[in-house]
Amino acid sequence: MSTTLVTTTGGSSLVPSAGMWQGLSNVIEVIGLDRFMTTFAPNKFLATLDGAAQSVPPIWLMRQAGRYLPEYRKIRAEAESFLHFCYTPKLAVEATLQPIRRFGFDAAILFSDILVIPDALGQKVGFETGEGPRLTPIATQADFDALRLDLDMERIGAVLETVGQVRAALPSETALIGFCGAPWTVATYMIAGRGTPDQAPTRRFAYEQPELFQAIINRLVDVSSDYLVRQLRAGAQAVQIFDSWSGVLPVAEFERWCLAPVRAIIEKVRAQEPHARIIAFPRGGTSHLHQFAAIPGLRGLGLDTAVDPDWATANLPASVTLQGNLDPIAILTGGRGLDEAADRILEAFAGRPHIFNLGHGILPETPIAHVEQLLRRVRGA
Ligand code: 1CP
Repeated sequence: MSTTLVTTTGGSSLVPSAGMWQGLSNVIEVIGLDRFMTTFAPNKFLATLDGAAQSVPPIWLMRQAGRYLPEYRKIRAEAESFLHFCYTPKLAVEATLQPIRRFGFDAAILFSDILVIPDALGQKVGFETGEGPRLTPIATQADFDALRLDLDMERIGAVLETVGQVRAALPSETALIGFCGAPWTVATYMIAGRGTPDQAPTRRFAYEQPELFQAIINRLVDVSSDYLVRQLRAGAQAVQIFDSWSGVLPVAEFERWCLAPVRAIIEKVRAQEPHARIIAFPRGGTSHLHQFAAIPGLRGLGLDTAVDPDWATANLPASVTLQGNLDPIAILTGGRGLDEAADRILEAFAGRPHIFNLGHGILPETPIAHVEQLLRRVRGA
């Protein structure tokens, strides 16, 4: 870095003056070391998240590591279980890096799952091949009391090791994103014990036992903030909070179970890591995007497939970087429909800070060639 500093001073002295060092350290204190470093080793994803619009937006895809990649299916077949895979740094590092090697996305996302949190709280979590997650449901106060107060570091330590190893392996132009599930979304699995289409079991639980449900949400707020801070300290340069099931709630419940807990997490994380870059993805929370965009400290807002990009550009504050929101079915289909859908998004967000992404995760059946087609379209290559 000192070489860069010397050449950028442009003066005859090769040694920056004491005053200049003081000035630089003041800048670092105000904007954070990570952001300062990205000024010298430009990283398009991070610069965009920090508010700089790009002529060609950075791109990554939700669920970019995983089942649509043959190289993932190969190493997954050799692992004894999905959770074991997530807790084995060698495998998780490889799965995180696979889409970067193949496609050169601007950001990598940690390979893990939102359900490592209930697992690390002591709830029984398993994944049935082809059927998704299965948990022993939390039904009573006694079930809740049996959970740990904090995360089991024997499990989480392996995830943090993965974060550190991935960061060390990535080139500086590729950002590393950590993540957690939002409390509401994680709670839907903890209570129903599985994925459901409308989260009816958890909505019912929240109406029937609001105090107990609040206690579950509060526990998730505490451990999720701690988890995100640990990921940031281990090498994640941004974190995303996935609220995949926020779209099923009426307004009062949305505010109580989605908005307030996510706001609390952001506050807690930034109290410990003041420069943390945080993206929220409230899927289906379209009529609440204004409230999300107004959360102090939120840097990025993920838009789901149903959000109109023109509306978002015109109505959401320019201070928040928008991320999204191509239909996963468009990339599954490919062809002219994919090009047109990508163009509409590029045009709508042109001139404002925007990270190109899908409006939800890439589907396992998506052909590799369609991902390549999208990259060519977005990057104009
Ligand atoms: O056997 C396998 O390979 C399991 C498939 C799989 C994979 C590849 C699961 C089970 N999780 C993951 C990885 C994963 N999950 C990542 C890292 C990879 C990446 O993004 O590139 C991330 C960020 C997640 C997040 C996640 N897990 C969410 C939020 C995002 C979203 O898609 O909405 C949710 C809801 C989950 C739960 C989950 N884990 C796995 C499945 C099949 C599901 C969905 C269950 C359901 O509701 O049907």
